[in-house]
Amino acid sequence: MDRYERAFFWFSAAMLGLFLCVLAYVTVGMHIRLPGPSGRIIPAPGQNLGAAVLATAPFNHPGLRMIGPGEYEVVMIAQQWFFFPRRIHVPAGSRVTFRVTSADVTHGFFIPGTRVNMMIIPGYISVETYRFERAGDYRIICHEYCGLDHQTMSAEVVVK
Ligand SMILES: [Cu+2]
Repeated sequence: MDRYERAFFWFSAAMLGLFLCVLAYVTVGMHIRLPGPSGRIIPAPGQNLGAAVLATAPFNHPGLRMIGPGEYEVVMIAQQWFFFPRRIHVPAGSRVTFRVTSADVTHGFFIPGTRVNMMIIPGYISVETYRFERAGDYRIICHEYCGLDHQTMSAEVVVK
């Protein structure tokens, strides 16, 4: 084997080893993972997904509920072409957990100016928590093309 060939061989092996160590560190040490589903809704045979969603807790009672001091949970359904509930009101400084599922097709769930950015996939439950420090009207928009009236699909978080 040529001298340079051998040098590059060991250099490549060392880089590969280094990358594997970095991967292991961020996965095990820093707990950084790909987002996974927080739950699934599987329709019974012959049942459509929309009916299954409305029959499954907590989506049988969508809306905002207080789960602790300054902590809220919103159970939300995304459907062509609206989010339900359409508007929620929380005080500034609240930590809000969004628990969202789709009753039909794939939708997006994006709140500009925050890091809330999810895909809402039929049959899966997506969850994200965010603290709204500043008062204002935050728009929730669908940023995943979902059909004819996709551009009208939005909701609102009103922070007072
Ligand atoms: Cu859409």
